[in-house]
Amino acid sequence: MDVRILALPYDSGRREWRMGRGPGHLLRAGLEEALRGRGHRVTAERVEADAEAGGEVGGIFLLARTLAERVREAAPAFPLVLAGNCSAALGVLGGTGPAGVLWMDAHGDLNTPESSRSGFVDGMSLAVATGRCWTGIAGTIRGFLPVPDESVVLAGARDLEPGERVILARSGIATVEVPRVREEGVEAAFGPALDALAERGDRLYLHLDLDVLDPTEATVNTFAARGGFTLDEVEAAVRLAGSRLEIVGATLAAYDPDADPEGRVPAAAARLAAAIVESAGARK
Ligand SMILES: [Mn+2]
Repeated sequence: MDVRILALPYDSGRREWRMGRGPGHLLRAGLEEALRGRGHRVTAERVEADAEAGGEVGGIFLLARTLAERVREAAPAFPLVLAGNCSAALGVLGGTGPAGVLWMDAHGDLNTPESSRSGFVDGMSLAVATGRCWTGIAGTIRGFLPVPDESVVLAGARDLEPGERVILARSGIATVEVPRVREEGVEAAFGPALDALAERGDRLYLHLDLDVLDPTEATVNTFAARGGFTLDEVEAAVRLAGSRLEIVGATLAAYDPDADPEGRVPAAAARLAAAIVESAGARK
């Protein structure tokens, strides 16, 4: 399959800072070659913009606007985004157009400026994607439309702020919890939620914050939380999603190489990237 890797080397609008170093690190560690070795035609490009000039919030949305255009230009190649932050999702959704969302993340990313205690804008990414906040500036991303709650599945989230728990409980977002997957298996736990998405539409954006993995698999960033999925479980969930919906774009986010002194994340990310690309091609 034709794959366009789009590397967005920013964290909170700052280039090559903290998780912003992840995309370059994954590429240097051979992610592109790993996909080529499996027979895919792969091109990789760095997506850059003068984000720091816009201030944190302005910069984050400038990057999302820029990414949306690159995703659009990549077609018909499959857009695989490597990003420092989860806010890349807004750009991918702008570029692909409306799609259901499978959001795999240790965190909810559902804070709003009102609920957040840290002010970390990236922790608001799913809240923005679902139209809960920053709606004016999100509207500047060409092609982006807020995703209805009922078109979102949040999987593996286990480290939520109190305010986020309230937002999630009052939302129409479906969740898949790690203990349930452990108990029932991937297919039984994810199946009904994916079927519900498929009933609303065939297109899926797959969002993979790598910190959805349990730290015993790999420590992905300084926000890592215990009780996560195994690599096998995430891979199986990706393949199941691809068998039921058409994956139109994907993001691997939030790798901070400094949090991973043993260097375990690149191999895990390459394996998941391969599973995503194969699953995206499975229904073509
Ligand atoms: Mn996230």
